[in-house]
Amino acid sequence: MSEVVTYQREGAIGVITVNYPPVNALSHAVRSGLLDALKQGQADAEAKALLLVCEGRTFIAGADIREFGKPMQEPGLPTVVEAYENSDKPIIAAIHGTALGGGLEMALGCHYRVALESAKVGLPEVKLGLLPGAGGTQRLPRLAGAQKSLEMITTGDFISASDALQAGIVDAVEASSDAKAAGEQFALKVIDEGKPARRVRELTDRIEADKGSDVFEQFRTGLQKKARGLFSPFKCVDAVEAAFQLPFEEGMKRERELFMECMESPQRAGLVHAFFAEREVSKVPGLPKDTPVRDIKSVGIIGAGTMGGGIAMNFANVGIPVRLLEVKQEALDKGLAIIRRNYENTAKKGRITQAQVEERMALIQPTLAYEDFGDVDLVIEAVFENMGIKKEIFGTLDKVCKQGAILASNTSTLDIDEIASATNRPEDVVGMHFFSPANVMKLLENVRGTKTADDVKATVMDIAKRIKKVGVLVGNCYGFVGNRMLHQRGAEAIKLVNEGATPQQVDKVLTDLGFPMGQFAMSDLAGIDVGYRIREERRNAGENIPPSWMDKLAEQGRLGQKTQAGTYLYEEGSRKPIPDPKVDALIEEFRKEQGIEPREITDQEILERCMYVMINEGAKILEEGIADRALDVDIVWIYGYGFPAYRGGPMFWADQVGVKEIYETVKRFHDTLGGDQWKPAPLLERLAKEGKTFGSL
Ligand code: T1G
Repeated sequence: MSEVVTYQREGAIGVITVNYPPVNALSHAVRSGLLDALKQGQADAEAKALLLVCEGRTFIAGADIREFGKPMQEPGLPTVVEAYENSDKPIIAAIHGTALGGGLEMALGCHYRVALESAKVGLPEVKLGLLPGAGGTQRLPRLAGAQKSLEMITTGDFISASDALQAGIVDAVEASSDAKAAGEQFALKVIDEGKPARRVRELTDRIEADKGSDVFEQFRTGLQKKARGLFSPFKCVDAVEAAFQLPFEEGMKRERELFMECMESPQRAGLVHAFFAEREVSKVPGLPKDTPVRDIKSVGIIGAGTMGGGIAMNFANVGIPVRLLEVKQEALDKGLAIIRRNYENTAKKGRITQAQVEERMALIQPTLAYEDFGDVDLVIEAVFENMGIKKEIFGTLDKVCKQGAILASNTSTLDIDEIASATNRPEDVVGMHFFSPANVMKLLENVRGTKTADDVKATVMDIAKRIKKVGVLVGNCYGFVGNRMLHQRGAEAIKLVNEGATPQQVDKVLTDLGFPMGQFAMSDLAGIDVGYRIREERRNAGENIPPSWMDKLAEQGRLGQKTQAGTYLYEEGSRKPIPDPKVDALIEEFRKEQGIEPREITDQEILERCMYVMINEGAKILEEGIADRALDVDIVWIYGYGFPAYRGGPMFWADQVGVKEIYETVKRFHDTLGGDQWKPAPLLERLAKEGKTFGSL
């Protein structure tokens, strides 16, 4: 008798119940249990119809992703779905929560589907580098047609129960909270009306209607841009198209072939790693799950500039009141105007209503007085990257804010301990590093100081979830995790241009790897003056930062997009980078001044120098404990810098490239190029020599 799937007859209805927390995923035990329960239902002469329901928070949310990459144990899901479809007794699926992937495919194998109004359905396999592999690409089109099926399967987006009803995917929607009762009610109607076991695979209308349609080519063309570099979305189109070209059985075979191609792709491995890593980062090693969190009911933000304004929006979006402080009324007015413009733009796109714009603006209260921060629970400082200014502000906050208020800095590189030293409450001080644009980028890099209290760490990690960010807790060092690695990549990219590469060649190597922007396009977006000021600060602190052609751009006022000229040119209102011959001339002149004879540089050298210097830095970050796990580094880069999720993040990608290959190349660069950044990290050397991976840590 299965522990996770039970059969029990209630009147004339045989109820099959799945109970496999947390999301009733289709593990081997569940698949076997479903077959056993079906056999019981079919043998039960009293049962005139069968009902498939789930306990807990949701209907089946898909195949058990934890089983991917391991040998598949029979029965496979297609076999289970087919057995349900072949039943002579009508089977009704009652959906609550989210019926996703294999869960929706199970429901499509049933003869009728009832959904609660609050339920959602979807085929999100494409987000894992896959495609529906248990008949979804063949059955969904038989109910919903080509366009809707292609939309759902190539985006992986969930749709509401009412949308599913309209599309013909479910047969009824109930405004109830009890899926089993709704299902039983529908099942009794099926019995009373003598409805047959209507097999989706036998439906032909939608197939006939869309046969020969050019919608498949339209989707392939659209995906060229939307799914740049991805593998499985194109296979999704091929699989759905097969439903309109082949008889059902052959279509199922075609789906299986395409599914296996996706299952074996490195992109599936990367995306599944990213899926679990995003959930693991919120489980901080050494921070007990039951660590109390402080009650954050109101927030004070210092600085109404790009960052401060964006940060304020995150809290207003979820109904948390914000006090926004600036030193001058003009700066405050400007900041509020930008926030309002951002909300108005979102409303124009129909994503929020005008009423929500006003509600959110009302939650952001401007002030010029620190005294107004006396009762806030959390303060986030978002001013200039200047230690002196920050310490002065924290000294004031220490005097003004109530006991127990958390004092956070949005600094992107500076020492949290030094900032905390300006207060008498270092245990309440923490870094909360948002990424620009702060109301869009999902990463929140939370930085623990030496004395930061555990409940403060737990609170900022909880805040990340509340404001719909992905929080990662990291240690305190220059640049923390993300920027520390980015600075190494940036320095190497600048040197590559010094030596003979063009900025656009370097950027193309990075965009070909899957980054949304290259190094120099990104610094044009952030502002070349940001990097320039950081380099100057580090030179003033005595570090040996060689002069660079980028400094000349800053000194000429070419600061990037905001001045319509940086490494690239930008037309009015456009973000499209245009190579500028004046910059080529500036670089050439810089090389002459420095006595550098330019040379041909291959894309491979650019890739290795930009990426392996990051991996080497990542290894140092891990051995110093600045990041607890390789997956923390991966998530920082996926959500903070657009590292392609289908490559799993830098450390996962390094494992796929091969730690040994990377170590040997880093060693060679240390011998030929010199510099501490190329000194192989002991951890990298150890893993290479032991034949291990970052994922094995
Ligand atoms: N398999 C295994 N574990 C899963 C899982 C799954 N499919 N989905 C979620 N979990 C775990 C998750 O790791 C976490 O674990 C806990 O459940 C709560 O998840 C043949 C091949 C369902 C919308 O892609 O979208 O079917 O951290 O934190 O925010 O065609 O989970 O607690 O230990 O995300 O409320 C298709 C993926 C699979 C759905 C719930 N299905 N899951 O969100 O909770 S491929 C999916 C989700 C497939 C077939 C193919 C979400 C959710 P822990 P959570 P949530």
